[in-house]
Amino acid sequence: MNRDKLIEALKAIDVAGKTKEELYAEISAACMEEILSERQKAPARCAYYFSVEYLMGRMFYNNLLALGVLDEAREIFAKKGFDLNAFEDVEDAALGNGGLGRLAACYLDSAANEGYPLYGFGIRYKYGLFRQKFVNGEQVEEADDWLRTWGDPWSVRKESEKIEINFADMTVSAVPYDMPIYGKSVNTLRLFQAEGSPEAEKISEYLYPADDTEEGKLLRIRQEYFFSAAAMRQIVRDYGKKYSGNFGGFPEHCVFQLNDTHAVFAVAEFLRLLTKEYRFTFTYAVEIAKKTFNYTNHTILPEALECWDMRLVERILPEIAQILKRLHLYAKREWEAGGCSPAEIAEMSVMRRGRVSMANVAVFVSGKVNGVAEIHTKILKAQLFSTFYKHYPYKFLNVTNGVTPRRWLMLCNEELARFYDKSLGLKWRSDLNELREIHCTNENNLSEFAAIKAIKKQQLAAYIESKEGVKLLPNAMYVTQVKRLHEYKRQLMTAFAILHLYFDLKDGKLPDFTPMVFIFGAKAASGYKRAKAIIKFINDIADLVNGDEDVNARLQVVFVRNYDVSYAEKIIPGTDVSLQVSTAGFEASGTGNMKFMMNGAVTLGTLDGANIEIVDAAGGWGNYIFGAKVTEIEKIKESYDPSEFVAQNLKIKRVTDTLTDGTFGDEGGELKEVYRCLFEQTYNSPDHYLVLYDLPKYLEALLIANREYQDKELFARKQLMNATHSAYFSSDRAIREYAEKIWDL
Ligand code: 26V
Repeated sequence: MNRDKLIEALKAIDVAGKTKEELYAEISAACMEEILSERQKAPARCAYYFSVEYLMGRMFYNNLLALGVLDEAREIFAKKGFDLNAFEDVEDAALGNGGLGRLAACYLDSAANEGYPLYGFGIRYKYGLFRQKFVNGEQVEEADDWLRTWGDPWSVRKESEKIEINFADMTVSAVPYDMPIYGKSVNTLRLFQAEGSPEAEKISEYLYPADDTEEGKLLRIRQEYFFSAAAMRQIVRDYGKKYSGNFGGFPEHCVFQLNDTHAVFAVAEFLRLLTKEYRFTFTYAVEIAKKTFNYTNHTILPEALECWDMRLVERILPEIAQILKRLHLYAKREWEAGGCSPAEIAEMSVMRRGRVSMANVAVFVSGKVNGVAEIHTKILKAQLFSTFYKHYPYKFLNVTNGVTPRRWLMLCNEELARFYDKSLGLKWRSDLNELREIHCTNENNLSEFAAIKAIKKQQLAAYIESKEGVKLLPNAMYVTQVKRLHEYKRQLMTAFAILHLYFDLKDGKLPDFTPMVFIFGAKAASGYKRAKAIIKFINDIADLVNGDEDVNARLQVVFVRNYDVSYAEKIIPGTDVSLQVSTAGFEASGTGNMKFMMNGAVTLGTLDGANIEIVDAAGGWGNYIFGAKVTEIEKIKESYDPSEFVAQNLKIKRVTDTLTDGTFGDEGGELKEVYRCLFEQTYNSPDHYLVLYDLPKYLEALLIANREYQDKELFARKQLMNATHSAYFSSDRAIREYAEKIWDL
């Protein structure tokens, strides 16, 4: 990359008479020209990342930062009278739902930054994750037409490299769009777009269509096969040409990472190509696959583990169905020969009761299987994959997730980054461990940090006011829960805690209460009714609390609309307390928790996922931990009866009663359904996620944090301890672990 040439090109751009959109296209094109001029020879060994989601967010600032021209570009255009912040209106590339998709984006960033050859494959959805609005407090979804206004200047369509994908009932063209990922190495994210007929185009139209109907499931299978097969054919054919069909060396040149089970069809496609096109034996093909594939698990929730009905697979992918059946028998023979019991074989089998377990395929064929936080990996070994672990212990390892400090610190918190520059020089930017040199007891550091936090809070308040029309209390502590809406994440428990505080404040029971603002952001899956009811409940609570003059100078609630990557970049630096309150054992890792830590928010949460490691790294003292632990939950559930629990605890009863007593409107009965789910035996286990059980301890933790917040210096110290001990949660560290322990790059 010729930086001087790029700077000259930027200087030469004339802003007069141009729209923002035109300038965006021109500046992006100038950057792309430089990025694409970098011709790097493909290394002998490459890693390929298969993910059905990439939650990239905005590419503009991130690319200018990677190119090392962001500050100068800002100045150049400021001189011309154009503020580069105008591009904060650019749509996010939201081709993912949440943590799993954002993790993929962070890993691409870190791999390029660390100089590892990592190539991503995925789907170029026409519509990304829906846009969220609220109508009377209820979520309304709108299509995310992300390409409409700003286009996609960061990708290049590769018409000549399109690949035909065959289904039993249609043929589809997979047209690659290549997005360079710029860093020490220039890698590529290749997203395939489905073309050829209106039917074909549907395959890459929407991210995650509802999969609760027959039609939805078929479409999902088509999506998964479409991109896995396109990627696999490209890789296998390129290799076959280069090495004249000799696949013995394939595992030395290629390594595959399956981001969850969504690309497991790539395994079947690989076996199909080697046996059908290259005429190898099935055994040979499986043995090559075993040396090439690896699998990351991201959830233990049973409802999220993919099991496809074989009749559906047979209907649209008959050859792939045959391959899966052969793999089933192949694995079974291996296990019989290895002395596994019939029960163990049934547990691990590829197919059961007419359905194919994508996770079992993945674990059987993978050389390495990893969880995404220590505790999650322990649960994989002890529960979800215990039988596999018994027979293949060497396959399993942990790689705790990480987040990129470029986007989640340097870009979203320039003030904090500059404070570090001033204190340490620039070396922390390539090694966050340097941050430990910042002394958290030094008064100067504390007051500088506190001043930065205050600025980020003001900026956030201004942003929320402009977006939501709500004016946040200026001197309050900002307490935030942003993440997908799911019962196990327990936004409902936070809602109950707020109501509890509200009643206490009304009753004059909290005389020394520091004003608190609760900030929520969350999208609920469009078919997930209970999650939607919880959104409505929280919006109702916000109306009640914010409209009550008795309390609204001390307690405030805001649920921001359309929480996305760009919103996160505003909210996270402006937060004092990060809520991470999932039921222990359910959140595989969490990655928002790490972003908050990096920006010096303290964690108030449960010992779940990566929270455990965060608290460890920050030194325990800096955070607020409460609630049932993983090891206690089973025992608790033996005797836990939520009805009895509220009968013993009338203040909690008062709170849960608001779901049914008419405090809030409930024409559709959605709040009553939430209530029943907490208390009734008709649900296999009432209050399955222990919302009420953990609530008293949650309140206690909130009130301790509230009291300690009054000691400004103490709280700043806790926050700075977190920020300066976050190196481990950089995705640079995580990607190095993948490169060294799994990919052998
Ligand atoms: C998917 C589904 C789909 C069907 C309905 C219920 C349900 C529940 C959860 C999921 C999650 C799918 C996988 C996922 O996104 N896992 C997240 O991965 C992050 C990156 O490793 C991790 O930080 C989060 O803890 C984990 O939930």
